[in-house]
Amino acid sequence: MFFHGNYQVTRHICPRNCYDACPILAYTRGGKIEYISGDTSDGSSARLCSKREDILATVYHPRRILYPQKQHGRGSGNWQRISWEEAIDTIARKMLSLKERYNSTLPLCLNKYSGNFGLLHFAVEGMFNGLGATTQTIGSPCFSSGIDAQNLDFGANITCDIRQLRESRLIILWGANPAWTSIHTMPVIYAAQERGAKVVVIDPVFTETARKADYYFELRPGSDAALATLLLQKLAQNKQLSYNPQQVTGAEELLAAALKAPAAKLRKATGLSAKAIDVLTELLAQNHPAHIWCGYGLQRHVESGLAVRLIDALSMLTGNIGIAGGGVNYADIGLLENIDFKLMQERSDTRFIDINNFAHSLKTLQNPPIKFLWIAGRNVLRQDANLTELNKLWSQLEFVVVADKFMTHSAKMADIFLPVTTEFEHLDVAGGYFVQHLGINEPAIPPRGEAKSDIDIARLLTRRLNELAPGTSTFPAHLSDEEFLSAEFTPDICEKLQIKKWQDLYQGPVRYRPPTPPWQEGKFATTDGKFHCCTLPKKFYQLQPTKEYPFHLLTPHAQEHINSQSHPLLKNLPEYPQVYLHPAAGEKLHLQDKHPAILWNDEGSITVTAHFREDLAPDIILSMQGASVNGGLNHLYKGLSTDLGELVNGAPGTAFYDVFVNIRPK
Ligand SMILES: Nc1nc2c(c(=O)[nH]1)N[C@H]1C(S)=C(S)[C@@H](COP(=O)(O)OP(=O)(O)OC[C@H]3O[C@@H](n4cnc5c(=O)[nH]c(N)nc54)[C@H](O)[C@@H]3O)O[C@H]1N2
Ligand SMILES: Nc1nc2c(c(=O)[nH]1)N[C@H]1C(S)=C(S)[C@@H](COP(=O)(O)OP(=O)(O)OC[C@H]3O[C@@H](n4cnc5c(=O)[nH]c(N)nc54)[C@H](O)[C@@H]3O)O[C@H]1N2
Ligand SMILES: [Mo]
Repeated sequence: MFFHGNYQVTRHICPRNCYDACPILAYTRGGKIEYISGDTSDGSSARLCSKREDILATVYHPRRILYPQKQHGRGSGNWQRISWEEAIDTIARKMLSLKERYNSTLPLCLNKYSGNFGLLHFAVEGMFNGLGATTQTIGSPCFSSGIDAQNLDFGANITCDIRQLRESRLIILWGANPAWTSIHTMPVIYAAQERGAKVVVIDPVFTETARKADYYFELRPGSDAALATLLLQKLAQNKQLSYNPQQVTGAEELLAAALKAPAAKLRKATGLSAKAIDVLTELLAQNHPAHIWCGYGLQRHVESGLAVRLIDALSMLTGNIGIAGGGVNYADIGLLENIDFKLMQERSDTRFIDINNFAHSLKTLQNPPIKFLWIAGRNVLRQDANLTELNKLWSQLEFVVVADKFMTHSAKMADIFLPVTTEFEHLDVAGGYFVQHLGINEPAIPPRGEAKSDIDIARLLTRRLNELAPGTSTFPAHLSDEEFLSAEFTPDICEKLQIKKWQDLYQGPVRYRPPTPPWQEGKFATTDGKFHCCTLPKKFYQLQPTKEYPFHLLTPHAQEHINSQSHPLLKNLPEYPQVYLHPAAGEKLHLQDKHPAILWNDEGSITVTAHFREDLAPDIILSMQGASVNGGLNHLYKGLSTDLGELVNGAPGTAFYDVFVNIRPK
């Protein structure tokens, strides 16, 4: 904390599930945060994303819930304010009664993810693990397939310091839209462009990032594996590959298979012309170092792990790994890898269930079934796959607790609502998974109303459980936030971060990747120290529109919202999802621009507003997830596991963008 004129200035880091985790300064006067700005003390750009207004508005928004609430009749909207004592006592008694009825703590389930990735927020897992064997979600809706792919190829998942992109001659943004989802990367991309680098975007949609690029390749959704194979084939044919065979296994087999692959068929799958493939091949062959940024969009398809593996191989076999300005950035769970998360008190008997298939777990788990659900940092009934089924199964849950700041879709279907603090009201440490800062959240103001941090809630519940039934929980509720942090920041971790103690973060965020390119020594983290090329299947598994459902529905991440966190703007949001399609496709179906329409498939049917957009392929419908009041896009997605994901994240990824629909006027 420091003082600037009349302002008290505190340091923060955005704890949301985002590439960037922007370092923030909050300016408080007279007990109120008046504005926030980017913290540039570790060399970050001063920009905050377009959600900065919401981030501050969240704190003071009239719709924020500041007191615990109990709902009389789930979904009735008949909420009553109650005291924390009553809320915690009711929850504790329900948990104990279920434990007694089933002679097990497995009916108690935790579903937690995106809201706040701060370290101390993992106390929620700690609170559950303190009870014994419980049921908890595992996996990730974001990136699991690609994480596994990189682990299979490199033996680990390491992203270079993005500032190295300035050294690139070619930057390929492949299935990523950083102009919206990772704004701190854009200045580095522009800097590279100014130094003569060419920027390429490969995406089925002409995005804001594509607008900034030198080349845009519009490929068919889910055809990235085919495209990478074509590039390998061409480069091999032209003898434009360059790699050290000592550092790679499987290269010859992969290239032999790529050379035999049916080029015309693959080209058709990608939708790209022979000329386009030639241009991309030459760009790769002539520009060195070339950096590929593999986004998460490309791996929200069923065979996406393979696509990422082929892209890794493309980079390796063109001699782009281990050099500044080269490499394949995907995501970096570096911080998470380093920290032990002792406060989670991990146990081996947790019953883990796939975060991307919660409905399936609710339906199939027996002995004992899930009866109690604690939702923290999630909006399950808005963001999950298979929503149609999930809604049907909800009533089998005997008790639902939602800890949140707002009355979300999920909270509306809860029995108890617990109000949580924002990153301006509690202490924590958090980091991003791409732009690698680690920073602190120090309280700028006391919690508003009766809001409490998740860790405080964990302490309260643990104490009450142990009062009612001594010995119920082993969670160390007596430890302070500072003590938890001191336990996590071991000398080893501090050394990696080049700090002496976690309190050093009060001086500003630190970067946790060394400035050298990953794999510089040519040795990889695989068992034999080599890069592992994948094998090429005989046929790619690319899902295609059908006669009945002729549109591919793509629902990528919006600029103005992060996932479903757009509550402060709710009144400005459109009621229904805005969907975009080509006017020719729309007119054929008698749709009118900016008019209501019905989007449907076998899973369900939702009301949307159709908009015509000339630059879209005729069989694509685009809608940004999280950008409407009613939402409902995931009523149309039954949930399909991706080929990889289980290895590192514990559950397969999910193919959010392999959804096929039809549309008609409403
Ligand atoms: N503003 C903002 N920032 C965010 C978020 C947000 O909601 N809003 N969410 C955060 C989270 S949780 C995540 S996971 C990340 C996600 O951020 P990104 O990695 O950027 O991922 P997506 O938005 O899912 O998709 C990126 C692009 O992939 C394209 N795409 C779809 N299918 C394919 C395909 O088959 N091949 C190729 N090559 N491209 C394809 C989409 O059209 C889209 O433009 O962003 C984080 N940052
Ligand atoms: N169709 C479609 N669906 C998708 C995606 C897609 O691309 N298309 N993307 C998927 C992806 S990548 C992701 S990551 C998921 C995201 O989906 P979720 O994991 O559900 O994340 P959010 O929608 O951001 O909701 C997080 C909730 O946490 C609350 N919250 C914020 N801070 C705190 C806190 O400190 N404590 C507690 N207890 N709560 C807090 C917020 O108010 C918000 O309601 O959605 C997935 N769903
Ligand atoms: Mo995500």
